[in-house]
Amino acid sequence: MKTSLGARSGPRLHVLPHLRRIARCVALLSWSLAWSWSPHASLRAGLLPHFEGKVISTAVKYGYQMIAVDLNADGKKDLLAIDEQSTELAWLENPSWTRHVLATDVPRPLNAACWDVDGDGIPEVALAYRFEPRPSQSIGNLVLLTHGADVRQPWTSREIDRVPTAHRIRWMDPEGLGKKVLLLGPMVGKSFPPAEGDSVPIYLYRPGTWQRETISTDPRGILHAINPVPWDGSPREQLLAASYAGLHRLEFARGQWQVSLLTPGDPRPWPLSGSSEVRLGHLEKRRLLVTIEPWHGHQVVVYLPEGDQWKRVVIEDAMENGHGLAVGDLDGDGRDEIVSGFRGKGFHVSLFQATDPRGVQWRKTVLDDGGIAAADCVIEDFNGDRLPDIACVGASTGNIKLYLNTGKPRAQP
Ligand SMILES: [Ca+2]
Ligand SMILES: [Ca+2]
Ligand SMILES: [Ca+2]
Repeated sequence: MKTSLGARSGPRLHVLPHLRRIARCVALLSWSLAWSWSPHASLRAGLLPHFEGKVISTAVKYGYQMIAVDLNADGKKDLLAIDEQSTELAWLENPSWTRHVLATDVPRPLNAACWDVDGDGIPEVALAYRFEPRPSQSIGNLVLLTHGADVRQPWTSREIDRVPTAHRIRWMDPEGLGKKVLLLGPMVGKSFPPAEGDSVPIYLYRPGTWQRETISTDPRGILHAINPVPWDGSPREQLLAASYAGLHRLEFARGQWQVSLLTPGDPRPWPLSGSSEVRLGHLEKRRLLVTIEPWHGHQVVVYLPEGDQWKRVVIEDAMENGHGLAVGDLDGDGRDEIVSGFRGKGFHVSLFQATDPRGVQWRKTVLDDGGIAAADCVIEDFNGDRLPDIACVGASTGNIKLYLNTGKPRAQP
Protein backbone atom coordinates (compact mmCIF):
# COMPACT_ATOMS: atom_id res chain seq x y z
CA MET A 1 0.00 0.00 0.00
CA LYS A 2 2.70 2.31 1.00
CA THR A 3 4.50 1.68 -2.28
CA SER A 4 1.38 2.16 -4.39
CA LEU A 5 0.44 5.27 -2.48
CA GLY A 6 3.97 6.41 -2.96
CA ALA A 7 3.74 5.50 -6.62
CA ARG A 8 0.54 7.51 -6.96
CA SER A 9 1.68 10.44 -4.87
CA GLY A 10 4.96 10.69 -6.76
CA PRO A 11 3.52 12.09 -10.02
CA ARG A 12 1.18 14.40 -8.04
CA LEU A 13 4.16 15.93 -6.28
CA HIS A 14 5.89 16.35 -9.63
CA VAL A 15 2.91 18.31 -10.97
CA LEU A 16 3.48 21.09 -8.41
CA PRO A 17 6.64 22.57 -9.99
CA HIS A 18 4.83 22.66 -13.36
CA LEU A 19 1.88 24.46 -11.76
CA ARG A 20 4.25 26.88 -10.11
CA ARG A 21 5.97 27.53 -13.44
CA ILE A 22 2.60 28.12 -15.15
CA ALA A 23 1.54 30.44 -12.31
CA ARG A 24 4.83 32.32 -12.65
CA CYS A 25 4.33 32.65 -16.41
CA VAL A 26 0.75 33.94 -15.92
CA ALA A 27 1.97 36.45 -13.31
CA LEU A 28 4.82 37.57 -15.57
CA LEU A 29 2.47 37.88 -18.57
CA SER A 30 -0.10 39.95 -16.66
CA TRP A 31 2.72 42.10 -15.22
CA SER A 32 4.17 42.79 -18.65
CA LEU A 33 0.69 43.40 -20.09
CA ALA A 34 0.05 45.88 -17.26
CA TRP A 35 3.30 47.65 -18.16
CA SER A 36 2.60 47.63 -21.88
CA TRP A 37 -0.70 49.42 -21.11
CA SER A 38 0.88 51.90 -18.76
CA PRO A 39 2.47 55.08 -20.14
CA HIS A 40 5.82 53.95 -18.84
CA ALA A 41 5.92 50.67 -20.75
CA SER A 42 9.03 48.59 -20.12
CA LEU A 43 10.36 51.27 -17.79
CA ARG A 44 10.28 50.79 -14.05
CA ALA A 45 9.16 53.91 -12.21
CA GLY A 46 12.18 55.77 -10.89
CA LEU A 47 14.55 54.79 -13.70
CA LEU A 48 15.48 57.75 -15.85
CA PRO A 49 14.32 57.08 -19.43
CA HIS A 50 16.53 57.31 -22.48
CA PHE A 51 15.72 60.34 -24.64
CA GLU A 52 16.43 60.43 -28.37
CA GLY A 53 17.51 63.94 -29.31
CA LYS A 54 17.13 65.50 -32.75
CA VAL A 55 17.35 68.96 -34.26
CA ILE A 56 13.93 69.95 -35.63
CA SER A 57 14.81 73.51 -36.71
CA THR A 58 17.83 75.63 -37.46
CA ALA A 59 15.73 78.60 -38.61
CA VAL A 60 16.45 80.45 -35.35
CA LYS A 61 19.00 83.24 -34.99
CA TYR A 62 19.11 83.47 -31.20
CA GLY A 63 16.38 81.56 -29.37
CA TYR A 64 14.89 82.86 -26.15
CA GLN A 65 11.58 81.21 -25.25
CA MET A 66 9.93 77.88 -26.04
CA ILE A 67 6.17 77.34 -25.70
CA ALA A 68 4.34 74.05 -26.24
CA VAL A 69 0.84 74.96 -27.45
CA ASP A 70 -1.69 73.47 -29.88
CA LEU A 71 -2.13 76.24 -32.44
CA ASN A 72 -4.21 74.34 -35.04
CA ALA A 73 -6.59 72.44 -32.71
CA ASP A 74 -5.53 68.95 -33.85
CA GLY A 75 -4.75 67.80 -30.32
CA LYS A 76 -0.99 67.83 -30.87
CA LYS A 77 1.17 70.37 -29.07
CA ASP A 78 3.06 72.56 -31.55
CA LEU A 79 6.10 74.68 -30.70
CA LEU A 80 6.08 78.45 -30.63
CA ALA A 81 9.65 79.71 -30.52
CA ILE A 82 10.70 83.24 -29.62
CA ASP A 83 13.80 84.29 -31.55
CA GLU A 84 15.06 87.49 -29.97
CA GLN A 85 17.14 88.52 -33.00
CA SER A 86 14.31 87.97 -35.47
CA THR A 87 11.73 90.42 -36.77
CA GLU A 88 9.05 87.73 -37.02
CA LEU A 89 7.30 85.18 -34.83
CA ALA A 90 7.08 81.62 -36.14
CA TRP A 91 5.74 78.25 -34.96
CA LEU A 92 6.56 74.66 -35.82
CA GLU A 93 3.64 72.36 -36.62
CA ASN A 94 3.64 68.95 -34.96
CA PRO A 95 4.46 66.30 -36.25
CA SER A 96 6.24 67.51 -39.44
CA TRP A 97 7.62 70.55 -37.56
CA THR A 98 6.94 72.68 -40.63
CA ARG A 99 7.64 76.33 -39.87
CA HIS A 100 4.80 78.87 -40.24
CA VAL A 101 5.20 82.62 -39.76
CA LEU A 102 2.59 83.95 -37.35
CA ALA A 103 3.63 87.61 -37.26
CA THR A 104 6.01 89.83 -39.23
CA ASP A 105 7.51 93.22 -38.36
CA VAL A 106 7.82 92.40 -34.66
CA PRO A 107 11.51 93.18 -34.06
CA ARG A 108 13.28 92.09 -30.85
CA PRO A 109 10.46 89.77 -29.72
CA LEU A 110 11.11 88.49 -26.23
CA ASN A 111 8.08 86.82 -24.76
CA ALA A 112 4.75 85.30 -25.75
CA ALA A 113 1.88 83.68 -23.87
CA CYS A 114 -1.10 81.77 -25.26
CA TRP A 115 -4.71 81.55 -24.14
CA ASP A 116 -7.99 81.12 -25.99
CA VAL A 117 -9.49 84.54 -25.19
CA ASP A 118 -12.47 84.28 -27.58
CA GLY A 119 -13.14 80.59 -26.87
CA ASP A 120 -13.07 79.39 -30.50
CA GLY A 121 -10.66 76.54 -29.79
CA ILE A 122 -7.51 78.25 -31.10
CA PRO A 123 -5.53 80.26 -28.56
CA GLU A 124 -4.71 83.92 -28.97
CA VAL A 125 -1.02 84.79 -28.70
CA ALA A 126 0.04 87.75 -26.58
CA LEU A 127 3.45 89.00 -27.68
CA ALA A 128 5.94 91.47 -26.23
CA TYR A 129 8.49 92.91 -28.69
CA ARG A 130 10.90 95.81 -29.23
CA PHE A 131 12.70 94.72 -26.08
CA GLU A 132 15.95 96.34 -25.00
CA PRO A 133 17.40 96.21 -21.50
CA ARG A 134 17.59 100.02 -21.23
CA PRO A 135 14.15 101.62 -20.84
CA SER A 136 15.21 104.64 -22.93
CA GLN A 137 15.90 102.33 -25.91
CA SER A 138 12.92 99.99 -25.59
CA ILE A 139 9.35 100.59 -26.77
CA GLY A 140 8.08 97.32 -25.33
CA ASN A 141 5.05 96.73 -27.54
CA LEU A 142 2.40 94.41 -26.14
CA VAL A 143 0.00 93.01 -28.75
CA LEU A 144 -2.65 90.33 -29.03
CA LEU A 145 -2.46 88.13 -32.13
CA THR A 146 -5.56 86.31 -33.41
CA HIS A 147 -5.70 83.72 -36.20
CA GLY A 148 -7.62 84.17 -39.43
CA ALA A 149 -9.28 81.52 -41.60
CA ASP A 150 -5.97 79.69 -42.06
CA VAL A 151 -3.85 79.43 -38.91
CA ARG A 152 -0.80 78.82 -41.09
CA GLN A 153 -1.05 82.36 -42.53
CA PRO A 154 0.01 85.45 -40.53
CA TRP A 155 -2.38 86.39 -37.73
CA THR A 156 -3.95 89.80 -37.11
CA SER A 157 -2.50 92.04 -34.43
CA ARG A 158 -4.09 94.39 -31.92
CA GLU A 159 -2.07 96.68 -29.69
CA ILE A 160 -2.68 96.46 -25.95
CA ASP A 161 0.07 98.59 -24.38
CA ARG A 162 3.66 99.82 -24.58
CA VAL A 163 5.88 99.13 -21.57
CA PRO A 164 9.62 99.80 -21.95
CA THR A 165 11.67 96.63 -21.26
CA ALA A 166 8.50 94.43 -21.43
CA HIS A 167 10.19 91.11 -20.70
CA ARG A 168 7.77 88.53 -19.29
CA ILE A 169 4.10 88.00 -20.12
CA ARG A 170 1.87 85.24 -18.73
CA TRP A 171 -1.84 84.40 -18.60
CA MET A 172 -3.14 83.68 -15.13
CA ASP A 173 -6.42 82.58 -13.53
CA PRO A 174 -6.17 84.34 -10.14
CA GLU A 175 -9.68 83.42 -8.97
CA GLY A 176 -9.97 79.92 -10.42
CA LEU A 177 -13.02 80.89 -12.47
CA GLY A 178 -11.64 79.88 -15.87
CA LYS A 179 -11.12 83.56 -16.69
CA LYS A 180 -7.54 84.51 -17.31
CA VAL A 181 -5.91 87.90 -17.07
CA LEU A 182 -2.71 88.92 -18.82
CA LEU A 183 0.28 89.78 -16.66
CA LEU A 184 3.35 91.72 -17.74
CA GLY A 185 6.65 92.16 -15.97
CA PRO A 186 9.12 94.72 -17.36
CA MET A 187 12.73 93.70 -16.77
CA VAL A 188 13.61 96.83 -14.79
CA GLY A 189 11.85 99.78 -13.19
CA LYS A 190 13.70 103.02 -14.00
CA SER A 191 17.11 102.11 -15.36
CA PHE A 192 19.49 99.39 -16.49
CA PRO A 193 21.62 98.39 -14.74
CA PRO A 194 19.24 99.02 -11.84
CA ALA A 195 20.26 101.12 -8.85
CA GLU A 196 20.28 99.28 -5.56
CA GLY A 197 16.74 98.86 -4.25
CA ASP A 198 15.00 99.87 -7.51
CA SER A 199 11.42 98.63 -7.57
CA VAL A 200 9.93 96.77 -10.58
CA PRO A 201 6.16 96.65 -11.13
CA ILE A 202 3.94 93.77 -12.28
CA TYR A 203 1.00 94.83 -14.47
CA LEU A 204 -2.35 93.18 -15.12
CA TYR A 205 -4.71 93.50 -18.12
CA ARG A 206 -8.30 92.20 -18.17
CA PRO A 207 -9.40 90.94 -21.61
CA GLY A 208 -11.87 93.36 -23.13
CA THR A 209 -10.83 96.60 -21.48
CA TRP A 210 -7.07 95.87 -21.54
CA GLN A 211 -6.40 98.70 -19.09
CA ARG A 212 -3.07 98.56 -17.27
CA GLU A 213 -3.38 97.86 -13.52
CA THR A 214 -0.46 97.52 -11.12
CA ILE A 215 -0.67 94.48 -8.84
CA SER A 216 2.74 94.73 -7.17
CA THR A 217 5.82 96.91 -6.89
CA ASP A 218 7.64 94.46 -4.60
CA PRO A 219 10.20 92.92 -7.01
CA ARG A 220 13.57 94.64 -7.03
CA GLY A 221 16.40 95.25 -9.49
CA ILE A 222 15.84 92.86 -12.39
CA LEU A 223 12.51 91.07 -12.50
CA HIS A 224 13.45 88.07 -14.60
CA ALA A 225 10.50 85.70 -14.20
CA ILE A 226 6.78 85.74 -13.42
CA ASN A 227 5.28 82.29 -13.31
CA PRO A 228 1.62 81.44 -12.48
CA VAL A 229 1.38 78.14 -10.60
CA PRO A 230 -1.30 75.89 -9.07
CA TRP A 231 0.16 76.53 -5.62
CA ASP A 232 -2.48 74.61 -3.63
CA GLY A 233 -3.59 72.33 -6.48
CA SER A 234 -6.83 74.28 -6.99
CA PRO A 235 -7.76 76.10 -10.22
CA ARG A 236 -7.04 79.39 -8.40
CA GLU A 237 -3.50 80.16 -9.54
CA GLN A 238 -0.86 82.07 -7.63
CA LEU A 239 2.09 83.92 -9.07
CA LEU A 240 5.78 83.38 -8.39
CA ALA A 241 8.07 86.29 -9.21
CA ALA A 242 11.88 86.02 -9.32
CA SER A 243 13.98 89.19 -8.96
CA TYR A 244 17.04 90.53 -7.16
CA ALA A 245 14.81 90.48 -4.03
CA GLY A 246 14.38 86.70 -4.33
CA LEU A 247 11.06 84.89 -4.73
CA HIS A 248 7.75 86.62 -4.11
CA ARG A 249 4.41 84.82 -4.11
CA LEU A 250 1.35 86.84 -5.16
CA GLU A 251 -2.13 85.64 -4.31
CA PHE A 252 -5.49 87.23 -5.09
CA ALA A 253 -7.54 86.70 -1.93
CA ARG A 254 -10.37 88.56 -0.17
CA GLY A 255 -10.60 90.95 -3.09
CA GLN A 256 -7.00 92.07 -3.18
CA TRP A 257 -3.48 91.04 -4.16
CA GLN A 258 -1.39 89.81 -1.26
CA VAL A 259 2.36 89.53 -1.60
CA SER A 260 4.74 87.47 0.50
CA LEU A 261 8.50 87.00 0.23
CA LEU A 262 9.21 83.25 0.17
CA THR A 263 13.00 83.49 0.15
CA PRO A 264 15.63 86.13 -0.60
CA GLY A 265 17.28 83.65 -3.01
CA ASP A 266 21.03 83.88 -3.42
CA PRO A 267 22.22 85.36 -0.10
CA ARG A 268 25.10 87.36 -1.65
CA PRO A 269 24.89 91.18 -1.74
CA TRP A 270 23.22 93.10 -4.60
CA PRO A 271 23.54 92.64 -7.59
CA LEU A 272 24.42 88.98 -7.00
CA SER A 273 21.35 88.52 -4.84
CA GLY A 274 18.01 86.88 -5.50
CA SER A 275 16.64 84.60 -8.19
CA SER A 276 16.41 84.52 -11.98
CA GLU A 277 14.02 81.71 -12.95
CA VAL A 278 11.51 79.78 -10.85
CA ARG A 279 9.36 76.65 -11.19
CA LEU A 280 7.05 74.85 -8.80
CA GLY A 281 7.53 71.10 -8.46
CA HIS A 282 6.49 68.21 -6.25
CA LEU A 283 8.06 65.15 -4.68
CA GLU A 284 4.92 63.05 -4.16
CA LYS A 285 2.71 65.55 -2.24
CA ARG A 286 5.60 67.64 -0.99
CA ARG A 287 6.03 71.02 -2.71
CA LEU A 288 9.42 72.24 -3.87
CA LEU A 289 10.65 75.36 -5.60
CA VAL A 290 13.36 75.19 -8.24
CA THR A 291 15.32 78.26 -9.29
CA ILE A 292 18.27 79.51 -11.27
CA GLU A 293 20.28 81.99 -9.16
CA PRO A 294 21.31 84.73 -9.26
CA TRP A 295 20.24 86.62 -12.41
CA HIS A 296 21.45 84.56 -15.44
CA GLY A 297 23.37 82.71 -12.77
CA HIS A 298 25.50 79.65 -12.29
CA GLN A 299 23.35 77.76 -9.79
CA VAL A 300 20.32 75.51 -9.90
CA VAL A 301 18.74 75.66 -6.45
CA VAL A 302 16.01 73.56 -4.85
CA TYR A 303 13.99 75.02 -1.98
CA LEU A 304 12.44 72.48 0.39
CA PRO A 305 9.73 73.36 2.92
CA GLU A 306 11.01 73.34 6.47
CA GLY A 307 8.37 74.59 8.91
CA ASP A 308 7.45 78.06 7.60
CA GLN A 309 10.90 78.46 6.06
CA TRP A 310 12.52 77.08 2.90
CA LYS A 311 15.74 75.11 3.08
CA ARG A 312 18.12 76.15 0.28
CA VAL A 313 19.89 73.27 -1.49
CA VAL A 314 22.28 74.10 -4.36
CA ILE A 315 22.28 71.16 -6.79
CA GLU A 316 24.38 72.77 -9.57
CA ASP A 317 26.91 75.59 -9.36
CA ALA A 318 28.91 75.37 -12.58
CA MET A 319 26.64 76.97 -15.19
CA GLU A 320 27.50 80.09 -17.14
CA ASN A 321 24.55 82.29 -18.06
CA GLY A 322 21.90 79.89 -16.76
CA HIS A 323 18.51 80.33 -18.38
CA GLY A 324 16.58 77.15 -19.28
CA LEU A 325 14.56 75.46 -16.54
CA ALA A 326 11.75 72.90 -16.63
CA VAL A 327 10.28 70.65 -13.96
CA GLY A 328 8.19 67.52 -14.48
CA ASP A 329 7.93 63.82 -13.70
CA LEU A 330 10.02 62.24 -16.46
CA ASP A 331 10.06 58.70 -15.08
CA GLY A 332 6.53 58.36 -13.69
CA ASP A 333 7.41 57.78 -10.04
CA GLY A 334 5.46 60.75 -8.65
CA ARG A 335 8.62 62.76 -8.04
CA ASP A 336 9.51 65.61 -10.36
CA GLU A 337 12.80 65.77 -12.19
CA ILE A 338 14.55 69.02 -13.18
CA VAL A 339 15.82 70.01 -16.63
CA SER A 340 18.31 72.87 -16.76
CA GLY A 341 20.31 74.50 -19.54
CA PHE A 342 22.70 77.39 -19.87
CA ARG A 343 23.96 79.57 -22.69
CA GLY A 344 27.58 80.26 -21.74
CA LYS A 345 30.84 78.42 -22.18
CA GLY A 346 30.63 74.62 -21.93
CA PHE A 347 26.85 74.72 -22.42
CA HIS A 348 24.94 71.52 -21.82
CA VAL A 349 21.47 70.42 -20.81
CA SER A 350 21.21 68.45 -17.58
CA LEU A 351 18.60 66.29 -15.88
CA PHE A 352 18.44 66.11 -12.09
CA GLN A 353 16.69 63.31 -10.24
CA ALA A 354 16.07 63.28 -6.47
CA THR A 355 17.73 60.28 -4.85
CA ASP A 356 15.93 60.62 -1.52
CA PRO A 357 12.23 61.24 -0.76
CA ARG A 358 12.86 64.71 0.72
CA GLY A 359 14.89 66.02 -2.22
CA VAL A 360 18.10 66.80 -0.35
CA GLN A 361 20.29 64.77 -2.72
CA TRP A 362 20.06 64.96 -6.53
CA ARG A 363 21.81 62.97 -9.24
CA LYS A 364 22.88 64.86 -12.37
CA THR A 365 22.76 63.29 -15.83
CA VAL A 366 23.83 65.20 -18.95
CA LEU A 367 21.07 65.05 -21.57
CA ASP A 368 22.85 67.05 -24.27
CA ASP A 369 26.55 67.91 -24.19
CA GLY A 370 27.34 70.84 -26.48
CA GLY A 371 24.41 70.40 -28.90
CA ILE A 372 22.35 73.35 -27.72
CA ALA A 373 22.90 76.54 -25.69
CA ALA A 374 19.43 76.15 -24.19
CA ALA A 375 17.68 79.41 -23.39
CA ASP A 376 14.42 77.63 -22.53
CA CYS A 377 13.10 74.07 -22.25
CA VAL A 378 9.60 72.61 -21.91
CA ILE A 379 8.36 69.17 -20.88
CA GLU A 380 5.37 67.89 -22.87
CA ASP A 381 4.20 64.72 -24.64
CA PHE A 382 4.80 65.59 -28.29
CA ASN A 383 4.11 62.20 -29.94
CA GLY A 384 1.01 61.07 -28.06
CA ASP A 385 2.51 58.03 -26.30
CA ARG A 386 1.82 59.58 -22.88
CA LEU A 387 5.54 59.66 -22.12
CA PRO A 388 6.85 63.14 -21.33
CA ASP A 389 9.31 64.50 -23.92
CA ILE A 390 11.53 67.60 -23.76
CA ALA A 391 11.97 70.46 -26.26
CA CYS A 392 14.58 73.21 -25.99
CA VAL A 393 15.42 76.33 -27.98
CA GLY A 394 19.05 77.37 -28.38
CA ALA A 395 20.55 80.86 -28.16
CA SER A 396 24.00 81.00 -29.85
CA THR A 397 23.39 77.55 -31.40
CA GLY A 398 20.30 78.89 -33.21
CA ASN A 399 18.42 75.61 -33.10
CA ILE A 400 15.42 73.82 -31.66
CA LYS A 401 15.89 70.28 -30.35
CA LEU A 402 13.34 67.66 -29.46
CA TYR A 403 14.19 64.87 -27.04
CA LEU A 404 11.71 62.01 -27.38
CA ASN A 405 11.22 59.74 -24.40
CA THR A 406 11.86 56.18 -25.64
CA GLY A 407 10.29 54.62 -22.55
CA LYS A 408 13.40 52.48 -22.19
CA PRO A 409 15.79 52.95 -19.31
CA ARG A 410 18.82 55.07 -19.91
CA ALA A 411 22.04 53.06 -20.16
CA GLN A 412 24.05 53.44 -16.98
CA PRO A 413 27.41 55.13 -17.51
CA1 LIG B 1 -1.30 71.14 -33.20
CA1 LIG C 1 10.22 61.23 -11.37
CA1 LIG D 1 6.03 61.31 -25.77
